[in-house]
Amino acid sequence: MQTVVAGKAMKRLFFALWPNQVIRRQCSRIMARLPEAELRPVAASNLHVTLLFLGGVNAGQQAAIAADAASLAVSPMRLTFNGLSYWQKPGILCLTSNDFDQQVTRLSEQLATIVVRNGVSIDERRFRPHVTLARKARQAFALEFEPIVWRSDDFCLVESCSLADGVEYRVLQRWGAKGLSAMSK
Ligand code: 2AM
Repeated sequence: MQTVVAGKAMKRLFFALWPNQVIRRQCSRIMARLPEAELRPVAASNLHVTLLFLGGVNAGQQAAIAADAASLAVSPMRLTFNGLSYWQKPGILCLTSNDFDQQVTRLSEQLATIVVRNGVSIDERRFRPHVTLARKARQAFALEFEPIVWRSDDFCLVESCSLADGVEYRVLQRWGAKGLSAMSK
């Protein structure tokens, strides 16, 4: 999905850690225990950890940002999601972590530097790793669960596409210890 601003096609992009099937299933099992009637669950295929939200980006900026992102050294990352939090302002229920590798924060900061250098302004809020499980939440929900150990050895550039039946997040490119795996669209 593209938006046209001042004659330039813009994509809504963000950098993220993407789950493997095992992690996705673990998140889904927790989601299945939430009171669905009071919430809007996130589609399992959309689950992720946002590293940095970019918003509208034109094709030139995207190419420059991707080229810079490819130069980052990526080492394996581990985050243990051991909390279920209610964040009132965005109205979400999300998995949160107080036990994660500092290189995740570093990667988020390095990406922020790259993005700003390429003329895209970003949210200055502190990076807090989380996995949004449900939106339209109005209250906290207590749940005991086995912590999810999320391991990633790569990160992705993702497009947020608005479709008639909701939003779909599409991985455009991945970079990691194993090198670039381009999935460009
Ligand atoms: P989330 O990380 O809390 O789930 C794509 O929209 C992703 O970027 C979502 O996962 C969303 O929230 C995150 N995001 C962060 N800041 C955002 C913003 N200002 N607007 C929209 N999405 C944002």
